[in-house]
Amino acid sequence: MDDRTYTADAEPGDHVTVAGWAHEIRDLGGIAFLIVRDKTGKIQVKFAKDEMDEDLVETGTNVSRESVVQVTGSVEEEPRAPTGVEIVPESVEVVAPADPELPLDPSGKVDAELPTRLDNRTLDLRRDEAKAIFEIRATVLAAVRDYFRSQNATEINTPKIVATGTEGGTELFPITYFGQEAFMNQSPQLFKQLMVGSGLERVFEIGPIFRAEEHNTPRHLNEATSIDFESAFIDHQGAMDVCEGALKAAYEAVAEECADELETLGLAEAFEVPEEAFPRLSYEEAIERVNATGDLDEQLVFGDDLSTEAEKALGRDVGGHYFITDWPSEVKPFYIKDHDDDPDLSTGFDMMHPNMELVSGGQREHRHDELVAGFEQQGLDPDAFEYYTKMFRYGMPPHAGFGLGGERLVMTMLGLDNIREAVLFPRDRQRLSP
Ligand code: AMO
Repeated sequence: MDDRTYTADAEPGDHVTVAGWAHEIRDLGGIAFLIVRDKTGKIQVKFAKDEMDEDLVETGTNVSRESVVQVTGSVEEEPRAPTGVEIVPESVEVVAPADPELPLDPSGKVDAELPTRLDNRTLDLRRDEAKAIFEIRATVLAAVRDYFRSQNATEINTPKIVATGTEGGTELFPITYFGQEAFMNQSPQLFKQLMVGSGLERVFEIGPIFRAEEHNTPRHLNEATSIDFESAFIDHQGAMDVCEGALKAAYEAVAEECADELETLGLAEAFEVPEEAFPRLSYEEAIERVNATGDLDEQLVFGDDLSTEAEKALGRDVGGHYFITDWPSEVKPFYIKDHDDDPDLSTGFDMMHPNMELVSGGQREHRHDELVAGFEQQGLDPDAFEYYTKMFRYGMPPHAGFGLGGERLVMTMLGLDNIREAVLFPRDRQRLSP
């Protein structure tokens, strides 16, 4: 099969072997068509019953849908064929037959519910729409990787089995590690910070994070993909610049490289690369603006977190991506640095899509004693984090960074109504397999 031709590359006059799935069989009496589908598209194979070998016609027209087939023949121009060409076959081989009863219909003619699709992701991703999401996801990840590399950041991989949590608010998944309690990592936060103090200085990681969120929502996963960046010698403003650059780079790459996929998803016209600078609203301005919309039953006061409704009201008001900066110190984690001139205000920021939060970040507390004091204020035991705090005694530069949710980025970019659409095999309260 090494010398097979992709269906999209078959040109009139070629002699080809194509391999793929039996997408559809159309029997019109004297003539029958087998549509073969592969990664690149579909091609029609024509069987003229009276003119061809009986066994050949029999194999090609009785094959069950979604069987794997290999067809050898000559490619001819045929304006009536869906792609303008068709194969006149010399041989047809059923490489792997499919059961006639399929758990879902990859031609998409019969809709399936999301749980059925997730249970049968292999078949689901034979559908153009589902496949398009994951081609775009791959383009997004490649684009942010290229962008970080263009910014002189080094890709790192940090452990996912850890001794301590870092993100208050969500629970940890405990595991047993050779008889000792351990956890699945919630974020590479502490490791990426440790690396800005190393000779690498500027790092990024794209990897899984594990959150034992109890609630089941269309935008939470228990295992998500975090796009993390951290750099020495920048402040929160510098981190926001990189964050904005990474997001725009992802949109640009999708606009440039995924025209077919956007078309498949019905987004060819609507897809817009954000061009303008993202507004940077302070938390205080943000709550004032939410309150001024009049969309909330209760007015927000300083110190409140933004509810989903508040985020949505503000998103409608701003109308595009934006940052919320200068959060109250008390709502941000211990590793976020406070403003030097106002300890009640932090350098923490969020980057928002009009519909939801995509990013958290900030400048970090790099001074050892202040860092340890922050642990104590949050009721955390600094001794458990000694492996981390210790390195702040040996020359830890000022630094800043952020974490961007990979699935939320794809979800908001494509207007998906459920984050699970952007994950091959989502992990949630109900779903541990496949
Ligand atoms: P935070 O906890 O806000 O920050 O996570 C960063 C981003 O990751 C995504 N995300 C999730 N996506 C889907 N399901 C979840 N359960 C989930 N949890 C998080 C969101 C979120 O904005 N260490 C900090 C980042 C930093 O400061 O560098 C952190 O983890 O898009």
